[in-house]
Amino acid sequence: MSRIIAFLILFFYCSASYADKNMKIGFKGKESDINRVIKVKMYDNYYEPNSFQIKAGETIKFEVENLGELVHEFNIANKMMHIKHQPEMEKMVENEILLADSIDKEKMKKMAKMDKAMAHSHSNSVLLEPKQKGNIIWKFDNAVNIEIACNVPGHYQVGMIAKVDIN
Ligand SMILES: [Cu+2]
Repeated sequence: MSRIIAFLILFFYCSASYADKNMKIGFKGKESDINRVIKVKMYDNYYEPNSFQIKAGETIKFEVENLGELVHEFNIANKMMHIKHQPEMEKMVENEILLADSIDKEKMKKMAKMDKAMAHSHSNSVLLEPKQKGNIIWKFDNAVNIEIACNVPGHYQVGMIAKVDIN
């Protein structure tokens, strides 16, 4: 019986990661493969630049700086993933991990022990306090429908989204 359960867990785990690979948003890039560096500034509530032209297969290093007065996220995903991610961010607000202009990292660590989603460590996103900088190295496959967006509650809704054209 326990073998069957173990098998089922493994099966669902594998199919979940398979689904992730099929998201076709690309994947975490390697430092040695960087083709281009793009500097991005985050303000309240928009990105500069707010659109990116990328060639399929390119590895980009995004150097992101938050020049706003609020916490912002730079998250490479598609619309469906952003929508799915938003309740996690709302939960971080409810738990007072994510405040308007700061992130309670101690609390984040504690909560992450109970709920992995609260760790907010995804290779496709950086969450930055005002004046903070962060990097993402991302390899864009022949990805489609990519959106770079901020899922701090309310920000996506007011249009904190950057367009990504891959060709
Ligand atoms: Cu934001």
